[in-house]
Order: sequence, then structure tokens, then C-alpha cells
Amino acid sequence: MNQPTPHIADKFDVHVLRGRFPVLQRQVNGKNLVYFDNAATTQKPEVVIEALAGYYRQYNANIHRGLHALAEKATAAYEDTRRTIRQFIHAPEADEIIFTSGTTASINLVATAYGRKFLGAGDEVIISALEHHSNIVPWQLLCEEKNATLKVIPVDEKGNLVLADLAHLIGSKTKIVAVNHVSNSLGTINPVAEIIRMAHNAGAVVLLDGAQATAHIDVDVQALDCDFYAFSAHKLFGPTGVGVLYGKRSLLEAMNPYQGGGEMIKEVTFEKTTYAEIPYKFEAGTPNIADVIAFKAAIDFVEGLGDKSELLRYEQSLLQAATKQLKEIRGLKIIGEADEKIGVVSFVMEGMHHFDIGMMLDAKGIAVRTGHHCTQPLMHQFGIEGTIRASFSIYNTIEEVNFFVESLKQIVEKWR
Ligand code: 7TS
Repeated sequence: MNQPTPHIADKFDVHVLRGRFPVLQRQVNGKNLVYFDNAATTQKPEVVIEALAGYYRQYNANIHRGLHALAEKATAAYEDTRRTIRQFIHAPEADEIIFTSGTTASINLVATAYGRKFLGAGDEVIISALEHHSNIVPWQLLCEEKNATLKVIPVDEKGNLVLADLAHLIGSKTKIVAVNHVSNSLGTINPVAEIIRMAHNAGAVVLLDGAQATAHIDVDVQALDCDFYAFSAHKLFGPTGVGVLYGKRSLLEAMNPYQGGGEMIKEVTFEKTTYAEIPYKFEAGTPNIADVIAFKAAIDFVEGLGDKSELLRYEQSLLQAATKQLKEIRGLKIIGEADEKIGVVSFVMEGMHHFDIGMMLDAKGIAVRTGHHCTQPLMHQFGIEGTIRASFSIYNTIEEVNFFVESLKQIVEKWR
């Protein structure tokens, strides 16, 4: 299974790469699978599936507890992933990497454990109009509880955040700014460095929702100087059920625990409990050992592909080809043409419902996402219920893009 990964820059062979993903070999509805739902979750290479099965087959044991050989091996592998993630996002210390069940859990952790302690009545939290529900609702819950106010950075008709408005929204009452690095519905790459600078000038902390960024962009939390960074393994060729929260040591130490239980304590008496050091303070109970271990295989895989900017360039070539061809279809409107985008193209079709188009594409073996993509406020702003979204990954091909556009044309001609 360990065939060498092609280096994107000099000898990228997408067909060799595709061979490493078992599911890409299958047919759907009698047609070759064209998987364009990568923003929802990416497919998994064989090495990740092997790592997952390998843990259960060879060294299944609980971690940090037993002194026996299997427990030691499992603990070492689990902690190895933590060090790999540290390196992957350029965090200063492995202790600043907390494993959660996903981006959603990471954001809820910060909203609860940081927000409850440091937010008061009259304080403000700023998010953006581009957010996924998981970076909206936790802040609403917090603001309701604390009598705080939620403010929203607007988005323009192209899908760019209006930073000039942020300058007016932000002030001495702003305690938290939480925005996504990349939008899942429109693909916009947000100017997060500028947002962080503005927030820090006002004394606020910044959480970046990196769910859509890590598979496409080289993330350096130190260069960004963000306070928290949240992402999910499953959007990065890794397993479901694992997420990461990076946080600056000083903030994580100042926060209360999120959940109580085993593993997160130093000492428990009925009178008082003292807590473990970070990261364990935030990892109560038996974690998702198998999937955390397999996540390392995913990171090694993606790092083995070479320079992230080359990956992005390849995906951009798919995006540009798709955008250009889609625009030729009469009645098709692209939603979101921001200045900087990852390989996500969202659109609506005059006279046809997005669900119908999604179903007809599925019949041809093409998997796209239809609906509001968990960004209902954003859809409302554009005056739509939802879109058809094609999101590309490194294993997609130009032939697939062409087939997708041709299929769409046939559907539109037949049904409209
Ligand atoms: N934030 C963003 C920007 C996302 O795109 C998603 C998932 C989440 C948070 C939540 O991540 P989770 O792993 O905790 O579920 N986005 C999508 C999507 O676009 N289609 O399906 C899931």
C-alpha cells in the first residue's frame, strides 16, 4: 500500500493519486463516481483506512492508563498525532493541540470554556455573514446567556467580507472575533491576517474556523497570530469524529475545563478537584483513539503530496475551467465570485430547483451538494434558499469537470 506519492510540482499524476483512494474506483448508479462534495467531507486514502484498521487489529487499548505493551503503543501513536498536528499548523507546542470530535466541538469548547469565563453583560462577539451554523449558534447561545451582543461583518455581492464595516463594528466592548478562514458555501478565502490585526488592536481574541482551509492552504497559526484555530480531520483526508482545537497556552490555561470526567483531573476529592495540565484538561474521558491515530496517516499523506500552494494551483485550474464553462449555460448564476477562492463553485439555475438538479446529477454518478450548506443567513442575504455546490479536491480531474458541465447542460436542456 505504501506506493510513493507523486510530487505535485514535478510529476503530478492525478491518476496515480486516484489509485490510492479505494472509493474513487467504484461506480454509482452504474456510472463512474465523480465526487464533487469535498467541502462536506473528503474521501480517504488506503493508508488512512489501513492505519484505522491496524490499531484495532494490532494494538487496541485505552491510552494514558495502562502500563502494558498495547496501552503504551496506543498512547505513543495517539501522542504522535498531536506532534504531527503541531508541526502541520506550525503551533509552538504540542500541548496547545487539543483533540475534539470536530470543528463544531472545538468552537463550542471555546464559546463555553472561554466565553463563559471572560464575557460579561454588554460585551460583544463579532462573527461574519459567511459563517457556517457551527460558528454562529455557539456564539448566540453564549450571548443569550451573558446578555452580550452578537455582531456580524457583512459580505458584498461577490462574496467578499466588507472589512471597512468591521472597523466600525469593532471596539472596546468586543471580546471575541470568530470567523471562518475559508467559506464553505462560496469558497471565499477571507483576509484573516487583517481581521486578526484589527481584533488584537481592540483587545479581542480571535478564533478561526479552519474547517475548509486546512486541505487547501498552508496554515501557520504563529504567522497568523490567531488565538484559536479549529478544524476537522474528515475534511482533510482523515477519519470522521476527530477535530482539533489549537489555542495559545496562556488562554487555554486561563480557561475553565469544558467537560469533567476521567483523564482531565490532577486530583479528585468530594470537596475539590484540581485539573490536569493542558491539553488533558480539555480531553475528558476516553478519546477517539483509533481515529486520532489514523489522522496522522492523513497528515503524512497530504504532506507527502508536496507544496500546498501547488495543490491549490491544481485545484484552481479545475475551478477556473468549471467557472468558465458553467457561465456559458443560460440561466445559470454563480453565487460567490470573491477575489480569492478555493475550489468551490456554488450556483443556482433559473426555473429549476437545486434539489432536482442534484438528484439528476446523482443519477449520472456525480455527487454535488445541494441546499443551504448550513449557512442559512448567507443564503437569505442572496435571496435564495440554497445552491448547487461543486467542491473540488486534489484527486479530481479536468475530465470530471467537463463531464459534470456536459451532464448539467443535458439536464437543463431536457427539463427546463
Ligand atoms: N465550519 C465550516 C466552515 C464548515 O464548512 C463546516 C462543515 C463546519 C464548520 C462543521 O464541521 P464539522 O466537521 O464539525 O461538521 N461544512 C460542511 C459543508 O459545507 N457540507 O457539509 C458539512
